[in-house]
Amino acid sequence: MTPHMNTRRAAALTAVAAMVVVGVQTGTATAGTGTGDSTASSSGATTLGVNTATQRTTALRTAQSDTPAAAEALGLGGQEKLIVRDVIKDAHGTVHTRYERTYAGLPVLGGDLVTHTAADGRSKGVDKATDARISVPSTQPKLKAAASARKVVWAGDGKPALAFETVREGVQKDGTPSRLHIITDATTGKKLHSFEAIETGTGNSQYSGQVTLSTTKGGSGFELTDGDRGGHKTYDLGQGQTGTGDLVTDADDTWGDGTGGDRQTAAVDAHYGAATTWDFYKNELGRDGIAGNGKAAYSRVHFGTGYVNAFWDDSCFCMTYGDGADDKSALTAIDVAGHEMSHGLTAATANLDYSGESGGLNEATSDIFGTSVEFFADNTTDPGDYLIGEKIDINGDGTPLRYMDKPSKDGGSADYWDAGVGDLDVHYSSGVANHFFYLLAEGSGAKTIGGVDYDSPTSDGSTVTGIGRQKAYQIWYKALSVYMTSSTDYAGARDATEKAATDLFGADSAELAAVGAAWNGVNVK
Ligand SMILES: [Ca+2]
Ligand SMILES: [Ca+2]
Ligand SMILES: [Ca+2]
Ligand SMILES: [Zn+2]
Repeated sequence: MTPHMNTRRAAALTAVAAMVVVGVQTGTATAGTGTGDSTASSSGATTLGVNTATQRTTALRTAQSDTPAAAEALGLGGQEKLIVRDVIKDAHGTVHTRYERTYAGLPVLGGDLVTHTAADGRSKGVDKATDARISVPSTQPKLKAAASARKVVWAGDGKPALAFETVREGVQKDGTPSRLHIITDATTGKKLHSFEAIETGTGNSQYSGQVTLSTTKGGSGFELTDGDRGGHKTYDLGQGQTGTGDLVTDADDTWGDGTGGDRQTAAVDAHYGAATTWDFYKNELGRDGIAGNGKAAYSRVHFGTGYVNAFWDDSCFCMTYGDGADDKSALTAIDVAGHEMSHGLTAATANLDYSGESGGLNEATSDIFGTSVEFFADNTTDPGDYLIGEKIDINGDGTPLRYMDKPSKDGGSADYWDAGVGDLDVHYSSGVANHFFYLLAEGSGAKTIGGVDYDSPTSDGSTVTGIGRQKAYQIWYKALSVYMTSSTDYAGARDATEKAATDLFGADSAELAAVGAAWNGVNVK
């Protein structure tokens, strides 16, 4: 992420950078086998004996074949049947079997129950969603159902009733997708119940204010698993540096307190950053996840102590964040998250070699998409800008890490190409492409965008007219994913973006002309 650090950190960064380039992608979307075990044993609710996929499948099958006996033991009526949903064997050998119920073949909503059986086969009790006896006078509805409705028995409260369940899809107030389930009485037409099937928690982030999080309801409370985006999980490393630590969980689905004083806060920013980056790739670039295969990465927060960096590692296909110098200022701002995950995007596409001019292009690609993700987030607490790392105050004086309108403002980055630019640190040689992107999107000269003042010069004094950010990142993405290779240099980047602009907008387009003008402006001719 940053070159502004001491030698030890710079060395760490180099090692990480090497991983970015040479790492072999495993494609693993979820944590390794160690995770479930460590998480489970630390919480005391171990799943010993039923802890592999195969064992679980076997346990489920066995339990399913035992359901008639279980139903009889529970004194269920002849019309009722049990369907096994989960089996967990704990450290004491007690087996907890979770069931759904049907009545005359109809799903019973609110009819679920869990039985507890000791190792010696003795029953240790049962927990039921309802104590009501499941029975309805008839399974023939009086009313006609909507075509999409499902006939069910509603046992959520009161006396069980024959009902229809319909699902209305839409969008919630804050833009979250909605799948609203509505239950109506099949005899009277009265609405009995409704529930939203898309679960979102509320996160109090450090840098992006209060945000909506996609979470998953687990056995005891909620976990930071994003079921809407490939199942992306966020873990707390607990200051460790290896493995995955513990999946972040919470009792009431409200996470963090907006400060680094609460361990959940960094996880909120990381989870939000991953979701926003996923949505940006999907909605704006038509890309299904970082690797383009629909698989989620995972995030780890609280890496090490006093670690002032964040990194993408392609070998674990995961994202890791340090807590900052004071261990309370995690490097989890949205542009940092988008920057780092875009290293995964580059690895999966052009795989630009992380040295020389191609290394600068690799870094610039991450700044370009990190910034684009930040604008896409449309977050009032961290509005979009052409500054990198303005929220994390890594320099300690409130200044950002990098500037895209005039990269030299950081004291080290190149504004324009020259023959020696490839000898700079990749975080400085990136300046040429960052500047190109700014000029292409916004144009040259002084302007104020979202309350931030910019003044972008050109190497030859020419005037560049911008084509807008969206077209600019579409062109960069197409160039990266289709035309650039591991060895692309600045001249090659000009060629690749011109081909991309031609593909997207045509050989006579103003967009193609603007690409040429912007490269001229940074002396790539
Ligand atoms: Ca909470
Ligand atoms: Ca910002
Ligand atoms: Ca920014
Ligand atoms: Zn980087």
